[in-house]
Amino acid sequence: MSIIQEVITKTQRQDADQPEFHQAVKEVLETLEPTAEKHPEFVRAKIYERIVEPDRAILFRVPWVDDRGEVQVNRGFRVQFNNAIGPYKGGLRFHPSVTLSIMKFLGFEQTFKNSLTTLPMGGAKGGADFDPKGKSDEEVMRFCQAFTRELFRHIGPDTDVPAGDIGVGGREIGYIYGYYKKIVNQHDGALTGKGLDYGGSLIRPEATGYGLVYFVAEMLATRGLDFSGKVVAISGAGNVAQYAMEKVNQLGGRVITLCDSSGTIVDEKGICDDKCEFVMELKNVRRGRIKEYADQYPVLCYIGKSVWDVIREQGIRVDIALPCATQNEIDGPNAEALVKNGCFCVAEGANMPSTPEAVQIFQDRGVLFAPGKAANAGGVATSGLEMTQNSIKLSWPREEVDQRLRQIMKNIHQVCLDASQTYGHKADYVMGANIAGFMKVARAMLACGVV
Ligand code: NDP
Ligand code: 2IT
Repeated sequence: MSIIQEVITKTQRQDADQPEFHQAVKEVLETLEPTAEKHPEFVRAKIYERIVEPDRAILFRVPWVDDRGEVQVNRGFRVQFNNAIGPYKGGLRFHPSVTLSIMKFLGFEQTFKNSLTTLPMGGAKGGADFDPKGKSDEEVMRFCQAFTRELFRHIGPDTDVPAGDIGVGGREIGYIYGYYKKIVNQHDGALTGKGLDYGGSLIRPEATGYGLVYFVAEMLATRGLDFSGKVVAISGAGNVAQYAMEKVNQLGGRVITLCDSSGTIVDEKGICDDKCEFVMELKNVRRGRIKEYADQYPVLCYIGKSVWDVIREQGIRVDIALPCATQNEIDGPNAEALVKNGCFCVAEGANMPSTPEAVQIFQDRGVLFAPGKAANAGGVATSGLEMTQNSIKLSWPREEVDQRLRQIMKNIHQVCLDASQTYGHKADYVMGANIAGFMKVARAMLACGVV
């Protein structure tokens, strides 16, 4: 058995109850076989064994009082995975499905993603099994404050810099940063995704979605294509989905789907102009359900179905698929159906939205496929730019941040192609992203000794 296979087997044995973490470890390590052959020094220093163990995983109680005066208890997490190349960096997720397995998978992925951005950021993830749905603003604030009462001692601008993810947006970052600042008595920028008035960066809200679409534009260009006239399926209706939709529209594509946990809407005419504004107001201000779109416009809403189920069941033709909701949303049968319905490009706005079976199908059928750690890296890259602006105590104009984001996505695209080429695989973005992300972290770990 190869050293890599041994590490995969050991991880599965040691953490038998962490399926998402195993999935991520297997997906990354299997593509790293050639690096072990080429770099015996990595094998000797046990880099592969070390890289799958988080530096530390912090679990904590989050007690808070709801609007009825009742005490509630949630579970909080911060997994500081690897700081070989820079301070820990990664989002916070508030969703009832949050477990240690999900935090570890996300922290592991983040390590390689952050490396790809070329900025000095290590990998981390955190969050809580708190469900913000149906909670008042005051309840969300009290929860964020209770969460920060423990989190604050583990973070800092040169230690660990959290940001948003599912269920954590501008409102939550404001409450968390506000309370952090109060406790440590310093305005040091220890979170990103902050509001513009208190240290945030222009373009950070848009960055993951815009970056995803910039990345796809690069992929399409390798086949002499662009977005013009392309039919695009997007899942989710949150931060990443909304700004991916906005940028696809700007580049001349037609977005025909969105979803949330209540169901999927299909609008063959395209979700653009006032319809986009409606979605943003619905999800960001009123915090309503996507089915309200079907009350407002003459389209169908498929209750309780994912975008990918609807495409399979209704035989809807699409050119490009951008999954932007959550992990494992596209399974094997849905991947088959996408390809059958004409889809030739899939890029992951979410983290690990395609199951291993789905990825295999896309790659076997010659679909242009970009994994999340490359395609959605624009969000954390722009968080890195927010950290830089905080350090130099200046704010860059919108065009400057957007320009840097675009350049970073272009670089990541090229680095993925180059890395897969170097190891003899043409245009394999999965292998390219994993190897390119890994090499920098591995070299840094080797240089820093056994720590
Ligand atoms: P948001 O909370 O803003 O939006 C998430 C959207 O996906 C919502 O519409 C939500 O529906 C839907 N969704 C989430 N979980 C589920 C589920 N289990 N079943 C069905 N629908 C679900 O999150 P983001 O847009 O920030 O994040 C989306 C994805 O992108 C995540 O995988 C995240 O890790 C990834 N990502 C985010 C980045 C960022 O900068 N924000 C950066 C890189 C990746 P509902 O409204 O009903 O909850
Ligand atoms: O998955 C991700 O890259 C994020 N949620 C963004 C993390 C960040 O620190 O901006």
